[in-house]
Parts: sequence; C-alpha cells; structure tokens
Amino acid sequence: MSILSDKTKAFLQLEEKYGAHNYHPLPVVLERGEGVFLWDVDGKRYYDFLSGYSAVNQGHCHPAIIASLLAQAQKLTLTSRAFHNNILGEYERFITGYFGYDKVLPMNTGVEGGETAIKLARRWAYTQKGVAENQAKILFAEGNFWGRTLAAISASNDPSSYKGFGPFMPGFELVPYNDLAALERSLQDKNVAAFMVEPIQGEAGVVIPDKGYLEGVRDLCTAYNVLFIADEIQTGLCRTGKMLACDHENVRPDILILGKALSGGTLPVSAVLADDYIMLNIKPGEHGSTYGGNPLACAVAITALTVLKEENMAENADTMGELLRAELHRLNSPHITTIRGKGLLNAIVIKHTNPDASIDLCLALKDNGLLAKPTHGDRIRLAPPLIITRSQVLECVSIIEHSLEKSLAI
Ligand code: PXG
Repeated sequence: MSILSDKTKAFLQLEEKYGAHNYHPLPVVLERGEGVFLWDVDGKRYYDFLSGYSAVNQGHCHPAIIASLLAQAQKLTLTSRAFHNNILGEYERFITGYFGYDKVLPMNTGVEGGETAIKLARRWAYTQKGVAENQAKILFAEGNFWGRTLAAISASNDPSSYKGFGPFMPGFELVPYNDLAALERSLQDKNVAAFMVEPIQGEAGVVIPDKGYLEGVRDLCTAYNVLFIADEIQTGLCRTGKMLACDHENVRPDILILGKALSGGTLPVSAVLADDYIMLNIKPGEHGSTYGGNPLACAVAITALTVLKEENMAENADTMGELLRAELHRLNSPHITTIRGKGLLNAIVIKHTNPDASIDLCLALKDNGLLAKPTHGDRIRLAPPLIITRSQVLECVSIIEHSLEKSLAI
C-alpha cells in the first residue's frame, strides 16, 4: 500500500533531515491547490478533507481572495502599528459590523487570539469586576485545544500537549465539557474572570455538546458576572453550517476569537472581538504584535469574509454536511461505529482491532484520492472546503466506502 515515488521520498527526506520532528504528516507532498482539490508533486489529484484544519473554508486559492492578496501585496504589506495605514480602519469597521461588536483587536495566529482574549478578561476582572490583583481565574473545558504557547498548554489536559514543558501558567482551571452543573460549581469562586470554550471541540475529535449547552453557558456567565469567551477559530466562519457555531443557539459571547479561515488559508490572521467595556481596558502600549492589523492581512480578511456570504457558504456547509452524514449512514459500514458532526465539521469513529487502523485508513483514502487525518486515535475528521458540491460529496463517500473495505477488512 502507498508506494511512494522517488520524487516524494526526496521531499520527505529533506524535511526529516533539516526540519524539527514536531509533526507526523501523511506521506504526501503537495504542490498545488484549487477549490476542494490538492495536487501532489507527481500530479495526482486529491479531495482535501482537512482544509488546513478549517483554515481553507473558502477553498484553495480562492480567486477573489488571491486577487486581494496580490493587489495589496503590490502596494503596501506592513507598516507596524507605530503608524496608521489606510486599510486597518476600514477592516475594523467591516469586521465589527459583520459580527456586531464595538471593537476588534487584530492579531495573527489563533493562539495569539486566545492569549489576547485571556489578557482582556484578566484586565476586565481587575478594573471592572473588582478582583484583587493577580487573583483572576480563567476556566477552560477539559479536552480544549487552542494552540501551543505556554498559556495554551497550561490550559490543556492532554499530556502530549503539556508534558515536559512545565512550569505552567497559574490561575487556570478545568471544568468538564458539556456539564453545566460542574460549570456552575466552579463559578461560585468570585475570582473567576472568564470561561473560554469551543462551541464544538475540534481537536478533541469533533465533540458536539448537548443542545442547550451554549445557551446554558451564556446564562450562567451572565448570572455570575463572568465573561463568556468563545473560541470559534475552528468552528467559526461557516464551517458548522452557520456563520458562527454559537449562532446555532443564538448566543452572543462576550469575547469572540476568530482565526484560520479569516484569511482563507493565505496568511495567519486572527481577531478578537468585544465591546468597549472589555476592550478599552487595554491602553496603548499594553498589548499588540508587529504583524497584527497589517494592510495585507486586512485586505485579505475583508475579502475572505465577503466571499463567505456572497457564496452562501454557511448554507452549503449545512446542506452538504447533512448529505455527507446521511450517505455515510447509508453505507451501514461494519467498520464505522460513530458518525457525527455539524455542517462540514464531521468525524467518523472507526471500529478497529489494531492501533494503526486509522492511519491505514487514511493511507488507503490517500491512495484513492482523498486526504484526511486522524485525530485522537480512532477518529477521522471529514472537513472539506465549504464549496464542495453534491456530486463531489457523493464521489467522496464512495472513495471512503472503498477505502474502508480495503484497509479494515475484518
Ligand atoms: N483554537 C482552536 C479551536 C484551534 O483548533 C487554535 C485555537 C490555535 O490556532 P493557531 O493558528 O495558533 O494554530 C486552534 C488550532 C497544529 C494544529 O498543528 C492546530 C489546530 C488544529 C490541528 C493542528 O498546531 N488548531
């Protein structure tokens, strides 16, 4: 299975020899992308069922996004925030109007968005809530994943994220996910500033909370004067069939973190949105980033957000997600134990007898022209770009069917 060309092997060897060994990618070397497709260095075409972990919701090299990128790149790319630029204000007006918040704080990666949200919450707790200096606590849900910085891994209960990297950030506490009673117990502590949570846990394996959970989180945070921070970096921007996953329960977080698809996969762009009573507690010189709010990022983000609406990507994610799950159920495969998801953020759990089964399945999928990656052992995420069509979904289900039979024959 999976015979690699000499060309492919040469690229793998380069990375192995000169790159840090902090990832374990599938053995495929990609050189081109367009829409839902990727091509490897041998010219083989694949359906992309990862979408750069939901950074490429709009599809690879979306023509309008690339046009904005190129046009802005030829004019001005970076000023730093020491000076103003002529795109930042326009972008700020656009994105705050788009999501309905007073202000935005632009950053680059998702994890910086998380860090920013926590700094905002701590500052709000000290200046507005009356928490004593250095006593603020932030609650996180067990199973969370929000990146790789020391703060992010301090919030993690996954040893592969935090083990061997201590000491960790104080003032962080975990509560079970999807458990409102446990959240309420933790909220008794007057020093709690915020609860930061993914509306659907992505890296934990597409874990969907019970209906009413987000509404309950909203109500509890309001009742206990605690900020509700929604990490929509993976779930937001139409991925789950609505603009935001919080929209499924019509809840509005106090702090909203976006990233990934905010640039349609072209460059790292993240954003933290909040109202003035939270945002204006951070004063000039107290937070920022060299690249945050750079003109290239701002121009690209405006277009990346525009095409989401213009091309009805939320509706398509919703319809195609329903179709994908229905067709997978219809296979009635003895190899699949669970099919779950919302919109085009989906996962299957496979029945297996050997620990490499999910890798074997992903290698078979790759041979058959579809790229997907296991998360947490036996779960495989199925998350194509949101522009996928009906006939493409049907073709992909048939690829999945054949690959299951080939790789998991009992
Ligand atoms: N929040 C969520 C929900 C995420 O899924 C982040 C925050 C952090 O974003 P950045 O841009 O800092 O990676 C994520 C990231 C990886 C990796 O290789 C990251 C994610 C998913 C899979 C792999 O670090 N999600």
